Amino acid sequence: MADANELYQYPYPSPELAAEHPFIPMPFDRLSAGEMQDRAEAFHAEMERRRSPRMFSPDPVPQELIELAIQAASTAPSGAHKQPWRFVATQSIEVKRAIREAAEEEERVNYLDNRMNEEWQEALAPLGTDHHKEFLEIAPWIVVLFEERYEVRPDGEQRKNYYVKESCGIAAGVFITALHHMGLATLTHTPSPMAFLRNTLGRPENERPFVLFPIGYPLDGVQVPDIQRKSLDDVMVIVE
Ligand code: IYR
Repeated sequence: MADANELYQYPYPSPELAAEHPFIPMPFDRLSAGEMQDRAEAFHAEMERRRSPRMFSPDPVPQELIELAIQAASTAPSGAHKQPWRFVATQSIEVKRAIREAAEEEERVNYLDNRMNEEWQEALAPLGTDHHKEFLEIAPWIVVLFEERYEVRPDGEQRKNYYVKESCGIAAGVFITALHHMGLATLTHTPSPMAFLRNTLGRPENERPFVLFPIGYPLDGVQVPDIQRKSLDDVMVIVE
């Protein structure tokens, strides 16, 4: 094992830092090379099977699974460890209906009154999306991830959060991965504009909707676009 003192001139934490803030040994177990390869391949294969359906089954999903996915998502790294996210979950038919109605009203303007320009509509053509958002009512759960632009402390004092969008983007990725891993499906959906979600869900001023996830099982026999993912060569560059 490399000697830390030989490698690092400036230990972390420094004795002064450790005197002020608690530190603990990082929990970590090295795996064998073979196990790492196996896990990497199995995880990649599992993730390759993830798809975003636009028709969900109404079959119920236990709240416990939604809670576990949110707990997994909340392990995401975040700016200054502020965890500037709030996952607002509902299976209320009334709330889901209100979200659907408001979302469809906005999307009607996007699609039918051409609020989305031609280039945008052309990019969406292979997905075949339109202003109908029935899945918002049919999926058993809707979870809306809100970004917390600032923190409101119990005494009412406000504190800015940092890298909020980056942090929420990472948390959203972990959330989607957790749902897929437990055998559920979701669609990363951004009704546009989606400010209405703050009112519909009764959230405070410091929260802004970031992305909405209908969650459940895909409807039996659902179809998804036959689109391919970019190859490794198209997404990775090695610099020598
Ligand atoms: N918000 C619209 C449009 C839309 C935009 C993108 I970028 C998509 O990947 C899919 C849809 C809608 O939800 O239909």
